[in-house]
Amino acid sequence: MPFTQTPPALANQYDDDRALLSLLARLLPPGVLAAVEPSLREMGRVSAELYPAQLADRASEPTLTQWDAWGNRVDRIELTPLWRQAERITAEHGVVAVAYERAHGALSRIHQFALAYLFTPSTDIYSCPLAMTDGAARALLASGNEELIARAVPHLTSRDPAAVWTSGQWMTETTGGSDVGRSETVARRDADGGWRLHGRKWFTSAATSQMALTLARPEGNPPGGAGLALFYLEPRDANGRLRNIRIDRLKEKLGTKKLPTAELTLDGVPAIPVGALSGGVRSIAPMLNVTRTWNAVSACALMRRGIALARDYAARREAFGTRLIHQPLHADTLAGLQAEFEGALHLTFRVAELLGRDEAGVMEEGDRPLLRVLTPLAKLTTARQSVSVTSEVVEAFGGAGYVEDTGIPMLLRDAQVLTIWEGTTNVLALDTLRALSSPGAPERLAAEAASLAAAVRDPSLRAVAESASSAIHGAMAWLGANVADRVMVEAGARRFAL
Ligand code: MFK
Ligand code: FAD
Repeated sequence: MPFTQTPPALANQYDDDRALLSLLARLLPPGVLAAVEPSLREMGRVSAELYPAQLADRASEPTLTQWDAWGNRVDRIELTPLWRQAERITAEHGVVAVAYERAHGALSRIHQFALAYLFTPSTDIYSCPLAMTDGAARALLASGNEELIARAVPHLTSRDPAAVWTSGQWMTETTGGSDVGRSETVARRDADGGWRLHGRKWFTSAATSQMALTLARPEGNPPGGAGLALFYLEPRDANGRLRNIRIDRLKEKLGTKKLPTAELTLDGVPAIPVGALSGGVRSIAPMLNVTRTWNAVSACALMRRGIALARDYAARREAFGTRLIHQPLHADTLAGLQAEFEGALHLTFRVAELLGRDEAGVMEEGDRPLLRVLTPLAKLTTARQSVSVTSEVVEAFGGAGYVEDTGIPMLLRDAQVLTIWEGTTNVLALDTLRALSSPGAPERLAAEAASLAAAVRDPSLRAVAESASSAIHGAMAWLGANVADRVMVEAGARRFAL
């Protein structure tokens, strides 16, 4: 028989993840860990078992049917089998709900994001609709709009697959996804006092969602971001027909192939202001900060999946008389990837920890600016790490890594989007600078770095941590000294953040 290589396989993705186990042991008291562990282990099992189904479903993509046989405009999107499964599994396991049930107070965010992290890589970024769902629930709760909270939040946070909703986040227009203030969508008031939106939304993922939060400019408002207002809408009526919305096209994308990212025309869709009739960017910011945290969690999840597969493969594949895992240079390459990933994981879950404290009302006041700074920093850093780690994972499989039906190229393609949506690297580097301009923020970040360095026990690693900490102190000093030179500070923002 000619030689055939056995493919990589996955063990229980919870039990097999040394970094996650050690992180959770550090962040959760033993009683809480014991309480949440069965759900995490179960998700680790589900995630590993779903992997072959994911590979089998690799080629299927959502479809858009615009017309029925009789010439009626229907604009119906069919999701793929994997995503329909993902919808049910994530509701039943409470991948959004856990954060709102708050069974373990502030620590529930850690539990929830660990579930999301374990589930995400077997689903071709089903974390996208979940992130927006979580973000919408957070933004609605922050708005204090009791009517909308009562209408939508129980659905967004439901564990019942028949009752659960996902939410869209419709911000980007052709005029700009970074400079949202240039949005052209107009909100007009009807004679009966209701609002209708007219415009074009250029990227709307999860186009099958039951609700969306979006930005529009009430007629007569000034230009720029401050003139936008945040609106809530339900795209379909009780019969499932779109309410004055046309789905013009689904995007043909580099990755995120299961995600139906649509171009929409809003032709008078009814919408409800979430809060004030201006300041929409500020009103949607709680959603942005939650989805950016999900982005970091997804970046870690893709890195971890790539490394898990590459390690398993290295234990099976032979070259030059031994398994790859025993080739010192290959082992060193994999160890380098693991180190990148572990750094990303700890940074991301530090954000989750702080977010959980904030939401549960137990945040120390000094930590608020830290959370504000670490959120864009974690998003931008982990997204770039995930591109470089998954690229190296492709190489770790040799030619097989470049071949579609191994499923490996998908990791790299999906990682690439993490640097773009929810704010590009540059935009988030600038946001980090803005966050650092709030009183006490630079000092709090520098203190965080110093306390991390002090906690390192190994003397050689401590030297590395101390030099990282002093680099952060140096960066703060540079920022302080040059704050008046806007061009220089902006131009350096990315080097500063990364
Ligand atoms: C896999 C998991 C990930 C899930 C992915 C989901 C699918 C993808 C969905 C998307 O991509 S949705 C689109 C995401 N779009 C963005 O992230 C936009 C990127 N651009 C920015 O973030 C710009 O910086 C921004 C739009 C915010 C700039 O707009 P403006 O109009 O110039 O706003 P400005 O003046 O900077 O800020 C307005 C207010 O909001 C200010 O408060 P005040 O009015 O009180 O001064 C800001 O401080 C506040 N603000 C802005 N960003 C904030 C924030 N507050 C808290 N946190 C933030 N992040
Ligand atoms: P631009 O804003 O034109 O940016 C182009 C380049 O300019 C970028 O490299 C950017 O970093 C840089 N740049 C911009 N401003 C500055 C500056 N001041 N300084 C330095 N550099 C700058 N959006 C939604 O609203 N909802 C969705 O559901 C959604 N889903 C998406 C799904 C996918 C698969 C993708 C790829 C995008 C999705 N987006 C969605 C859109 C996404 O949020 C935007 O593409 C993103 O915010 C960037 O906006 P843009 O494409 O207009 O790029």
